[in-house]
Amino acid sequence: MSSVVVLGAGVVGLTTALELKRWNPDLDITVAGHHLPGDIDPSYTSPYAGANWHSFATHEDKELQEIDKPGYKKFLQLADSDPRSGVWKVDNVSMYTDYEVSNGKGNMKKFIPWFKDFVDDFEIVDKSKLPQGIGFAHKFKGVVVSVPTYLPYLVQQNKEIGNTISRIPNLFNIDDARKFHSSGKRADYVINATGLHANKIVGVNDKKLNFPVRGQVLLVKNNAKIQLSVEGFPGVPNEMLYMMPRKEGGTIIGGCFFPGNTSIHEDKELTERIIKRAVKFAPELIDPSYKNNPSKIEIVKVNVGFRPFREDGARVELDKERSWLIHNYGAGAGGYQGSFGLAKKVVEIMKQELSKKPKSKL
Ligand SMILES: Cc1cc2nc3c(=O)[nH]c(=O)nc-3n(C[C@H](O)[C@H](O)[C@H](O)COP(=O)(O)OP(=O)(O)OC[C@H]3O[C@@H](n4cnc5c(N)ncnc54)[C@H](O)[C@@H]3O)c2cc1C
Ligand SMILES: *[C@@H]1O[C@H](CO)[C@@H](O)[C@H](O)[C@H]1NC(C)=O
Ligand SMILES: *[C@@H]1O[C@H](CO)[C@@H](O)[C@H](O)[C@H]1NC(C)=O
Ligand SMILES: CC(=O)N[C@H]1CO[C@H](CO)[C@@H](O)[C@@H]1O
Repeated sequence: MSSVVVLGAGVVGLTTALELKRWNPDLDITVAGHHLPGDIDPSYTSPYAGANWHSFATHEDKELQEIDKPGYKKFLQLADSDPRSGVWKVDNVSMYTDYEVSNGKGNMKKFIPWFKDFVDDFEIVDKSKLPQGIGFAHKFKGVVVSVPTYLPYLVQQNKEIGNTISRIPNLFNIDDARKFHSSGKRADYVINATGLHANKIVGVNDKKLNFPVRGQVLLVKNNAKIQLSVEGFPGVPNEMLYMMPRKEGGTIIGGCFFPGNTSIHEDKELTERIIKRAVKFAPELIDPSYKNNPSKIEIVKVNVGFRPFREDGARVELDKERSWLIHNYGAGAGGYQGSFGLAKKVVEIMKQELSKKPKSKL
């Protein structure tokens, strides 16, 4: 029986631990994180996400497409089969302003995602149905994950299947991670699922740039009808509108995308712009006849979060120097939608490792 420490208890670590154990019940797995679900800290990204499935892969980026595919099916399945998961299905509409369309010089192809034949019910929205100022839109059957429900759900799933979850100090050296297996013995394998600060850990040795991308989202009491995104606001290339109604009520509304900005404070003017755009494109938010909505936007919380980006995309591979270390970090803006695909890659690596001649481990 091999012992594994999954370092990191964000959506990536928790999903990886679960899928490893589902694949091979003989693995003895401890998920060890400095922060665990329930904690709120700028260095711990998962609680700040929306979250939905909307793959950001380009038509050419087959690798990211493969990472994102399993998540769509899994989340649809969870929405249908397990109400405890906090996942539900909501139509997802993406709109592009006239400004954005004219920048694209009439080339609509760039607004059609790679997944048009992969997701359920994809369609281009008829022009006559578009609001003023919108030049193009498409929609599909989407999913929204309520992260305050989903993260504790993942913890519970891990426990039920026999994995151990444990809070540990902030590590400065990856070698130390092996000490935190629940058996008290040095772990045979460590999965590095540390998100944002992976490259601050001695021994990670990543030449690729790892950087945070700041996001600011509002959790409001108001309910939106659908998931909606609008891109192309003149003069603010790093801002867009997106909203995701949550299963338990309330809506997540964002947002922005500022690479390298590490300010943890709310940008109040941005909050105002977000509210204005939201009400313009989803007037039901402040219409009391829709789900008893308040007649103005009522903010529950403003969240500033940092997407753990990595130049060239997530790193999922066996470490070159340490045969006991598997990397799984750098999920960027897609850690939820990619979680099952990333976990699948780790399972593949483990399969290969364990099929090699029995190793005499340190
Ligand atoms: C505003 C916003 C909106 C988003 N919306 C979406 C969305 O709609 N869909 C989507 O798919 N994704 C979305 N994301 C991205 C998603 O949230 C991230 O990709 C994901 O949360 C990354 O998860 P992770 O497990 O890699 O890292 P984290 O959640 O940051 O977890 C890291 C874990 O590692 C531990 N750790 C780190 N360093 C150490 C150390 N040295 N010692 C011990 N423990 C350590 C931490 O304590 C923690 O347990 C969004 C992000 C933001 C900010
Ligand atoms: C673990 O992953 C982080 C990225 O999250 C990376 O910066 C760090 O170098 C990795 N640590 C090791 C020891 O490989
Ligand atoms: C980071 O973002 C904040 C909030 O939007 C802004 O006030 C600040 O000027 C930005 N900092 C940099 C260095 O861009
Ligand atoms: C294809 C599509 O409609 N995607 C959008 C779904 O909703 C999210 C946020 O609500 C957007 O970010 C996507 O662009």
